[in-house]
Amino acid sequence: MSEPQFRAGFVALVGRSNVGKSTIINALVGEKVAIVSDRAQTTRNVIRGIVNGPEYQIVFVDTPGIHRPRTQLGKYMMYAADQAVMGVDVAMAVFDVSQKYGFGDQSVMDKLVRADVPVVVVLNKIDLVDKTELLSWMETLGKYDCVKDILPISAAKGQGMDTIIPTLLPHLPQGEALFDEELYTDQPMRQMAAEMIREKALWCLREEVPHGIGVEILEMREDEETSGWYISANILCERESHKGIIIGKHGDTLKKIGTEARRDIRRMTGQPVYLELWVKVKESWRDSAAVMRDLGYDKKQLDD
Ligand SMILES: Nc1nc2c(ncn2[C@@H]2O[C@H](COP(=O)(O)OP(=O)(O)OP(=O)(O)O)[C@@H](O)[C@H]2O)c(=O)[nH]1
Ligand SMILES: [Mg+2]
Repeated sequence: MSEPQFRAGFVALVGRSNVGKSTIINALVGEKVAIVSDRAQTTRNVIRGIVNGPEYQIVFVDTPGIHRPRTQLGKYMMYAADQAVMGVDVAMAVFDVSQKYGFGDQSVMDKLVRADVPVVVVLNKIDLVDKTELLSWMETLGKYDCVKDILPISAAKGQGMDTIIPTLLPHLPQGEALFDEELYTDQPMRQMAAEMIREKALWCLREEVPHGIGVEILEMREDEETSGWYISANILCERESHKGIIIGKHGDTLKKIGTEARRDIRRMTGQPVYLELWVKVKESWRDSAAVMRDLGYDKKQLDD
């Protein structure tokens, strides 16, 4: 019998906000490549996470959750999600089965039908529902010609996760690895650090504050004397009142964000981290092309 051929390709994770796309990519890669929170619109950019096996390399592409945009940042996010689906070998359409199938889910499927790409449906959060509820999801989504398989999983509980890669593999082209096998993401360290700070801010803040948060790394360098990393960053927000909330009473909230972000960045770099955080108000920055560019939300970058 001949040796099985090596397969390599791209798989985009697409779905509404909060369905668990980033949780799934992290679980598949086994490292934290994308930040996760229970706030809507956590992921703002296209993020690649790479999984290497003996006979395959799969590049998973996490995308911002599909929603109706209200700001330029939102429009950028939807553009990024559209671009990410183009040219991938398979799309993984992710749904949250603890919610009812609705208009937002329908528009995810419409997008994938238009993109003309094979689809593997992932029904996530099965830990929250009875099996009978899964059936109506399966019936609705099974009607699409582009849907090749439907996998019920719980990314949080690790259920069904081992079914994902074997289901995707037959849809990937034969060919050599596309990225160095040492890599698990193509994101620069600076961007990962900014995202880790943003994640902790999302965790610590409520209501409308998280949506207006941006993180700008001012400096990130290895300090030879301490053989650790020195990082200083601005947390941007849109209102003076938000600034007070982010700093918190006696600076407690900002301190908590800093302590938790430092722990994650330390895990990533494997070295001690000295992190200095500032809070800065930039009104309506989510509609400012210049600030968005500084934070890496730039259409041109995606097109290159
Ligand atoms: N109960 C349960 N919760 C889950 C599961 N998977 C993810 N979650 C939670 O769902 C929330 C959203 O997860 P994310 O991975 O950030 O969702 P996302 O689809 O990437 O969201 P956006 O980036 O906003 O588009 C988080 O609070 C997760 O912990 C699951 O299998 N079961
Ligand atoms: Mg996400």
